[in-house]
Amino acid sequence: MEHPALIIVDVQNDFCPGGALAVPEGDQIIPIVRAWAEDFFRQGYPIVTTQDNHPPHHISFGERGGPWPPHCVQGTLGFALHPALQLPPHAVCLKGEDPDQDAYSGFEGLVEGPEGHREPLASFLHRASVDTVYVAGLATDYCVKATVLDALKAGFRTIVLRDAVRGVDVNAGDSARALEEMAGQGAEIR
Ligand code: VGL
Ligand code: ZN
Repeated sequence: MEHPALIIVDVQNDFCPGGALAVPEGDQIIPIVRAWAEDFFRQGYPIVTTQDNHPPHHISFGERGGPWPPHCVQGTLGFALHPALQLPPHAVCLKGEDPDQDAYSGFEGLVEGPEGHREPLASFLHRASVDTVYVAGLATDYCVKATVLDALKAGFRTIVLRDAVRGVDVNAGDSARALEEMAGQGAEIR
C-alpha cells in the first residue's frame, strides 16, 4: 500500500498577490490545496507545510546582492500562511533561516516537533513511513522545483499537483521548463 504525504510549499502571504514577492495568481491554488489537505487529513495521511523563514538581512535579499526583495521575514505577516488556506492539523517545516545561505528546498529545512524538537524533513517523512509525496504550492520554478528534485533524490515517489502549483516566470516559460525538468528526473505531473 502507498504511504503518501502532502507537502504544501510556501503558500505564504509574501508569495501571494499583495505580498513582497508575489507569484502571479499564487492565491488561485488555495481552494485546490485546501481540498487536497482535507482529503489527506480525512485519510489520516501526514500534511507538511514548508515556510520560508528568513532573518531580516538574508543573503537572498537585494541589499546583500541577492535576487529578491526582502520576503518572508521571521515574525512578519508576510511569513504567515495565507489566511484562506485554513489547513487541518499539519507539521511545519521552516527553511532559509541561515542568514548566509539560501534554501529553496523543503529538504533543507527542519520540521518543528513538540517541545522544540526539530528534525530534517526527510527524517520526519521516513519516521512516518512515507514513501510517496504529493507536492503543491509556490513557486513552481523555485521552491517547488527544488523540493521535488530533492524528494526524488531522497528516493520518494513524487507527484506534482499541476493545478495546485504556480510559478514566478521571471523569464517566460520558466515554470513550464521546471515541470519538464522535474518530469525528466522521474516526477509524475498530475
Ligand atoms: C521562493 C524565491 C525566494 C519560493 C523562496 O518559495 O519559491 N522563491 N525564496
Ligand atoms: Zn526566500
